Amino acid sequence: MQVLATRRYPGPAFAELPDVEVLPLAALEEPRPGVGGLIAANEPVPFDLLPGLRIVANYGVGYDRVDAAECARRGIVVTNTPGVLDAATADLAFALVLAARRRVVEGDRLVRSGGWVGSWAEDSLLAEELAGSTLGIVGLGRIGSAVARRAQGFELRVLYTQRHDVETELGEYRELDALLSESDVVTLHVPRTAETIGLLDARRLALLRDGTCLVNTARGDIVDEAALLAELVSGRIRAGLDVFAHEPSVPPELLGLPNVVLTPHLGSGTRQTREAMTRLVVDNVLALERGEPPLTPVP
Ligand code: 8YV
Repeated sequence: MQVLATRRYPGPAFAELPDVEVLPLAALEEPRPGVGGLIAANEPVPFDLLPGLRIVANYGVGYDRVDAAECARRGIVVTNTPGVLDAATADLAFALVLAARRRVVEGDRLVRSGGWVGSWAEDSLLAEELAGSTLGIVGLGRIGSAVARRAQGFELRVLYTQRHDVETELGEYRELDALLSESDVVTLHVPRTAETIGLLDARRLALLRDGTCLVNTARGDIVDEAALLAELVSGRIRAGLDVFAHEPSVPPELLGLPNVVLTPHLGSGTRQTREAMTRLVVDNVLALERGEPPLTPVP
């Protein structure tokens, strides 16, 4: 089966594809009826240019830009990469929790700018303690659970929301509004769907108590970005943001704010995780070629 990959995905597994062409979708001009497999990183599928598609193997767990309903109508299998990126994403969420809560980036800037003049930082960068505070996890799925396990080591009280009933020792269930008003730190781990776009709107952001830290490693537009900007510019809350509504563009208002830590969509960005994602993508394609069921089809 001819496979089109939108880039050379990292790791040795990529070389196991017997017939693969690397081409960004933007460079695809003529219809390519011979292509049966598309490997892409959460990119819209050009159905008209790829009329022979049998599988879209998404490099990532989130596939919100892939029209999965249209794929189903056309009999195209869609797969994603659940599980293999849980630890990396949970680690990055925790890095942002720690950085935003303990003012790590502000401290870094102070040192680099030559502004550190005393023998220790005295009161200028006093932060709020993390141990003993309450972490609200919005979406206790695979990644949210990995965050909850890390939270135990940091001696946090954990609250969580969840779509389905789950029996868990990892924390206490709350309705979303209650979780937002009870937490010192809130971290988002829901997929981007019609139900979650704008989930944290201006009303819900206003439920956060003064000084609360909001961490987003999920998708930018799960939070109303304009309302979030207003809260951050006012200095009322803090944030650690890895994702944005219109990546790679970041609202310029954020760039000068001391109460925000910004990273460029790094959640799954470790060598080991990215290679494991490629392994899973390739295994899904090879399974389909052999006439076997894909390993991780999307629901
Ligand atoms: C990817 C991600 O970097 O898995 C996801 O949902 O957001 C990241 O792992 C990105 O989606 C590219 O596929």
